[in-house]
Amino acid sequence: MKLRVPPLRPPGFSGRLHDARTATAIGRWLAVAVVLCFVTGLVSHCLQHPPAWLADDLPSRPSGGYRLTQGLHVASGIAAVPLLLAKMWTVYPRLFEWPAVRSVRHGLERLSAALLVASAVLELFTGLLNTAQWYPWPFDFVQVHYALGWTFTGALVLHIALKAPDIKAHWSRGSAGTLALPAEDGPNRRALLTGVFAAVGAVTLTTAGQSFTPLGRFDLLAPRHPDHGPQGLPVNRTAVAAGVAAVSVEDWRLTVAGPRPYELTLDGLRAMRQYEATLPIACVEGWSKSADWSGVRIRDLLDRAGAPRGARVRVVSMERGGAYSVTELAHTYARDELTLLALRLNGRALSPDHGFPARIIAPNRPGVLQTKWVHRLEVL
Ligand SMILES: Nc1nc2c(c(=O)[nH]1)N[C@H]1C(S)=C(S)[C@@H](COP(=O)(O)O)O[C@H]1N2
Ligand SMILES: [Mo]
Repeated sequence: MKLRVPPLRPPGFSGRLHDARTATAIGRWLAVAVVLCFVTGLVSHCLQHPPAWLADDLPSRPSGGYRLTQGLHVASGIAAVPLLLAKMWTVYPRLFEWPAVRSVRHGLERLSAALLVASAVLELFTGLLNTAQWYPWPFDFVQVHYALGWTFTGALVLHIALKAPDIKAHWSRGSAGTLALPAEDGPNRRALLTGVFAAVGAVTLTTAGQSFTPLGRFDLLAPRHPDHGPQGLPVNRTAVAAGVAAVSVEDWRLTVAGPRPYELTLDGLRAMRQYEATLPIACVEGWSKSADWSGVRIRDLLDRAGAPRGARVRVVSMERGGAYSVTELAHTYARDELTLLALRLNGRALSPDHGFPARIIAPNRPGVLQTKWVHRLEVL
């Protein structure tokens, strides 16, 4: 008996929703979103994990820079989700093409499309789950998300190069390739695009408020609301979770290790000249909120220890273990007049969850580096 494998048959695709013009119209908006997401992602990565050659030159200004770029990173990533779904739906009949591979070029084109789709789906999926701090996978989020960003961007460049003739032919409404279809299919495409834009608008409006405070009251779908938390500021890791809930003020000391090492009690710190700074906490997960901090300038503490001007500083938390318990301040941050060892937040002493007795707050920095429960500074 002879077994015949029939070719996969596409359902009856007709009309304009699956044609090249629709794919181009959605694809270019998707491109805008992912390019913005990629560029702001690079900024985020450089500020959080700078390569050695850049680490000492990271700018500490503009003070709200990271808040803006990370807000855009998460917002453009979220906006890309409905765009990607619509784009994939528009082109999915191509999956059923027969013969599956017509030529070497065609085969490579399909392979690159597979890489593009796979990396795009994984990238947006891991990013979205990270906004909710949910990591149901065995790998390191940051490394994989970063590597996938490059993989996806490479596949996208290849895709645009291969499709350049199609994109050009279908760029504008009256393009040659789109005229052959019956006119009654016209409203179809407009309805689809309207629906896609409505979806983009809806997910943006209901999540952007987590960092863009004027939209705060529409912040229905974001995992965080910027106002919810002690002292009007969200908390990622509580003092209990970090194992530093019971700090005895009498026993607590700030140790500054350097050429002229010294120790200070909390009263000793309070007796030093206090400065104020209005700076945001901008979490990599996408929420951010500005607050009024006051405390001692890091550079005053460093001068007192005889630190050289270009020195980096290691910041050590009382928290044991945990990815953020030891961080470093490049000299650009350490010397900035806004960088504080903060003792007060919005007019009151830091609450335990915000890092009592002392935390770092510095301009243009990811939240993960704004170390809480600080008890030691080391001049490097
Ligand atoms: N020691 C320590 N500091 C920390 C963290 C932590 O887990 N441990 N979390 C960081 C993260 S991810 C962010 S976004 C900010 C959150 O600040 P908040 O909880 O005070 O609002 O603190 C940072 N400082
Ligand atoms: Mo964070």
